[in-house]
Amino acid sequence: MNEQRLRELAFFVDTAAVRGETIEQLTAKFPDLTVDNAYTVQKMSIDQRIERGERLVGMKMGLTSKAKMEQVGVHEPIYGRLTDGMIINNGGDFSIEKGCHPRVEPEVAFIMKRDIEGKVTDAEAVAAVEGVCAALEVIDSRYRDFKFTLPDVVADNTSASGFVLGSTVRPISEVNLGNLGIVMEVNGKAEQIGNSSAIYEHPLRSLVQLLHMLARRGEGLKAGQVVLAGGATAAVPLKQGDHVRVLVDELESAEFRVS
Ligand code: 0L1
Ligand code: MG
Repeated sequence: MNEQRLRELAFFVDTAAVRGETIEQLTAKFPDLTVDNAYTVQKMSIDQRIERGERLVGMKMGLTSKAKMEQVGVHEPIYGRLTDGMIINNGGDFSIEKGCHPRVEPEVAFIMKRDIEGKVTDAEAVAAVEGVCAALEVIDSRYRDFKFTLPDVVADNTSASGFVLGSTVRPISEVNLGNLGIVMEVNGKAEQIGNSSAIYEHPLRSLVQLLHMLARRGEGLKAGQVVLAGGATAAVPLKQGDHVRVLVDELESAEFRVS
């Protein structure tokens, strides 16, 4: 697919995200869109946000748990990009008006302390991590009925819409990262209960896989960036007035309200 067409698709998905409008799957019109093309569309669409003044603050892994894969019918881990325009302050508000049909899922996040790239080992990845914290991700597919194929969801920046980080960041060595109980409450009721082992079997595996996937495109992570490791459970639809809180063993909590 030529560069001009990829730019048009990037403009199309970016406009849908800005307007909070649903669109037809890109693959309905362009069935030859490959996953590699889709990562180029994703980068071009985020570059448009950066040209408008947003800043790249990290990356996210998606579809890293069986529950998530089954929920959307795509069975491969994917990555997307996080900008400062997607940050929801811990205890702050997410405005539902800017979304299409947002959902929320419980995650854990890494905060990087140094630049890292390449086909790294687990030990090299651990050495580049400042700490870990509880997180919530708001995902909001721009596709009608939240339905997409693998290239569609990659091009749509893996449905990234918002994220909140817990205020407690703990060194990775002090946390039993592969076996943390996770409860996501909506309006005080436990809506999803899971464990960090559901995130690609271990969240560290998700971070290493992200670095390997980025390496294929000559990219990496920078000091200070956030990495969302992936949803530990299926995602839950949001409605105005909801108060969402995630409690993660050893990492305390993160929360926001839907306004
Ligand atoms: O973060 C995620 O796991 C979501 C990836 C994209 C699929 C979806 O929108 O649920
Ligand atoms: Mg997620």
